[in-house]
Amino acid sequence: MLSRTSSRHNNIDIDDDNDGVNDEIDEFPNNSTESSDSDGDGIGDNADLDDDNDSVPDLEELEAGTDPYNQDTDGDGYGDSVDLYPLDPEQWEEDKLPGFSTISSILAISIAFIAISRRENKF
Ligand SMILES: [Ca+2]
Ligand SMILES: [Ca+2]
Ligand SMILES: [Ca+2]
Ligand SMILES: [Ca+2]
Repeated sequence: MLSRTSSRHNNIDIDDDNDGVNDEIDEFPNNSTESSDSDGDGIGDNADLDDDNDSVPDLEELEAGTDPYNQDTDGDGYGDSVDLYPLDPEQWEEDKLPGFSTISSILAISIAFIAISRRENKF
């Protein structure tokens, strides 16, 4: 009948690679070191250094407190790689660069001063 050594994937053994994850849900049924591929790029989660493919490495995500299996941890539509506040759904960018606003307010004040002093000179 059936030979013992036949297929790479057989129906008798429910866990071909013996990694503890049944073949039904094992995305790598013949690879004991991998069982899932969250971003579907063909690299198993263990070997993949960026499981959600948001271009922020898993280690950095763990350090930053973001979710290495979610491209947009706070769900505000700005992915973790571009979101300056990846854990705050209300914010995703700086209001303005502080340097810029200081320079422009100094500029505005000095222009106003020049305008006022010119007007005064006329009289
Ligand atoms: Ca992957
Ligand atoms: Ca990532
Ligand atoms: Ca992420
Ligand atoms: Ca955010």
